[in-house]
Amino acid sequence: MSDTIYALSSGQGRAGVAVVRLSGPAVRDVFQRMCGKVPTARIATLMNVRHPIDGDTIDKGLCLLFAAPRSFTGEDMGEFQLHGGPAVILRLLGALSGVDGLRPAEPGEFTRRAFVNGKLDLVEVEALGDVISAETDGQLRLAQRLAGGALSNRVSCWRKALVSARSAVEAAIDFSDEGDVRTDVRSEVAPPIRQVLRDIEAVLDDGGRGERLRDGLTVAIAGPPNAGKSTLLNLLARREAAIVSPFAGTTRDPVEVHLDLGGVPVTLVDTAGLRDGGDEVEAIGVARARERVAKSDLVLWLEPATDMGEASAEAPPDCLRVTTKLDLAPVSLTPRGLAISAVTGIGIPELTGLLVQRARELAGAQENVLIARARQRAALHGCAEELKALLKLADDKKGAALEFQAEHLRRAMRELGRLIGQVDVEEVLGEIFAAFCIGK
Ligand SMILES: Nc1nc2c(ncn2[C@@H]2O[C@H](COP(=O)(O)OP(=O)(O)OP(=O)(O)O)[C@@H](O)[C@H]2O)c(=O)[nH]1
Ligand SMILES: [Mg+2]
Repeated sequence: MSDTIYALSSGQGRAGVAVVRLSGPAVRDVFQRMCGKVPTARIATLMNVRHPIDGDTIDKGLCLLFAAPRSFTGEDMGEFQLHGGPAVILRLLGALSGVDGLRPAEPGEFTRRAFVNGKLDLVEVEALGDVISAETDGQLRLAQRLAGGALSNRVSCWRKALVSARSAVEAAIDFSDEGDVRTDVRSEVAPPIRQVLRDIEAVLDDGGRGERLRDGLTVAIAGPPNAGKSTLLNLLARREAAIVSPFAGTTRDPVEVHLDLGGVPVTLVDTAGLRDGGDEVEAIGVARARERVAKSDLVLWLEPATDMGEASAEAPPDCLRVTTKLDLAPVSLTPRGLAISAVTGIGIPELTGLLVQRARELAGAQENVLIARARQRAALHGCAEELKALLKLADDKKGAALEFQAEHLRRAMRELGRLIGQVDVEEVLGEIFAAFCIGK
C-alpha cells in the first residue's frame, strides 16, 4: 500500500470550490513541494499552490493535512480546496500526475484503505456508499444509522458473547476427563447463546423493510380496462406519463414512474386492464400486467363506480381497493375500499396518505431496522441457524459431544466475521467498491 492516491472528491463540472484529496506516504512531500511547507495537521491553511516542476502558480486555496492515523483512511491524507473551475482542476490534477509515487485513485479506493486499515468494517463501508447514493430521506436515515455503527456495535457484542462461550466449551473439551465439567458448561454456555439468538432473530424479524427501503418499493396499479388506472398514474406523477383514452384496452406496455412517498422511493407501475379476449397485442399486455402484479410489493386495485360487478377474484387479497370515477357513481353505490374521482379530486389526498402509510409499513427507517442488504441478512440467518443447532445439542441431557458444539460456535462466529468483513471478504469487496464513485 505504498502508492499515494489522489482524486477530485467533489462533483465534476464548474463549482465554487473543488476538493482534491490525497492519501498515502507522499502527502507531506506533495505539500512541501507545491506549497513550500506542510500545513499544521487539521488546520485549514490558505496557501499558494504551485506546480512542483515549473513552479507555476496553480491557484490559491485552503490546504489541509490529516496526519496518520487520525484520518479517514488511517494514512496521511491531504486536501486541496481550490476554486472549482474545470481549468483549475485540470491544472492541479495534471501537476499531481507528474509527481513520483502518485497515481489517480480507483473508485472507492479511499474507503477501501479505510476498511483495510480497520477504520470501518464492511457494514459501515456499505452504509457509507448508501449515504452517498441515498435519494430519499428514509434511505438516508437508514444508511446513516448503519454508517454510525448501529449494526456493527451489536455484532461486536454478539461476538464477545460467542468468544467467551467458545472458550468455555474448549476448556471443557481439554478437561473433559476430569469429572463433571459438562453440567457447568451447559449452564455457562446456553443462556448467553440463547440471548444472542433472541437478539439476532429480533433483528431478522423486520419484514425486509431495510432492503425494500434501499432498493425501493414497487406499487402496481391494476384492475379492469377503462377503470382510470392511467389517469391515476398521471395524477400521482404530476405529468402525462401514460396515454389516457375512453377506449378500453388503451395501455399495453407497463408504464413506470418514480415517486418519493414519505421518504420511501417507489416505482409506480401502470398496467394493461385485466381482461381475456382482447387482440393479440392486448393479450401480451395483459400477461405482462399479471406478471407485474405478482412481483410488486403493493397493488392498487381500481374498479370504476360506473361498472361495479362482483369483486374480482384476480385482485390480490392484500391489495388496496380503490373505487374510481366517483363523480359518475349512481346514487345507490356502495364503493369498495377508498373512493376517488380524478375529475373532482375527491379521495385523492386520502389515497396519497394511505399510500405513504403503507409504503412506510413495508419499507421503513424505524429504529429497529438494521439490515439493508440480502448479504447481511444471509450472514445473520446463517449465524442464527448455527446457534440453534448448538442449543439443541446443549439441551441434550446426555451431554452431546462438546466438539460439535465448538464447531457450531466456530461457524456462527465465521458468519458474523463474514458480515463485518473479517473473513471471506475478497469476493464481495470488488463488487462493493466498484459501486463507489472515484474520490470516496
Ligand atoms: N368522469 C371521470 N372520468 C374518468 C375518471 N378517471 C378516468 N376517467 C376517464 O376514463 C377513461 C379511461 O381512463 P384511463 O385512465 O385511460 O383508464 P385505464 O384504466 O388506464 O384504461 P386501460 O388502459 O384501457 O385499461 C378516460 O376517458 C378518462 O378520462 C374519473 O375520475 N372521472
Ligand atoms: Mg391505461
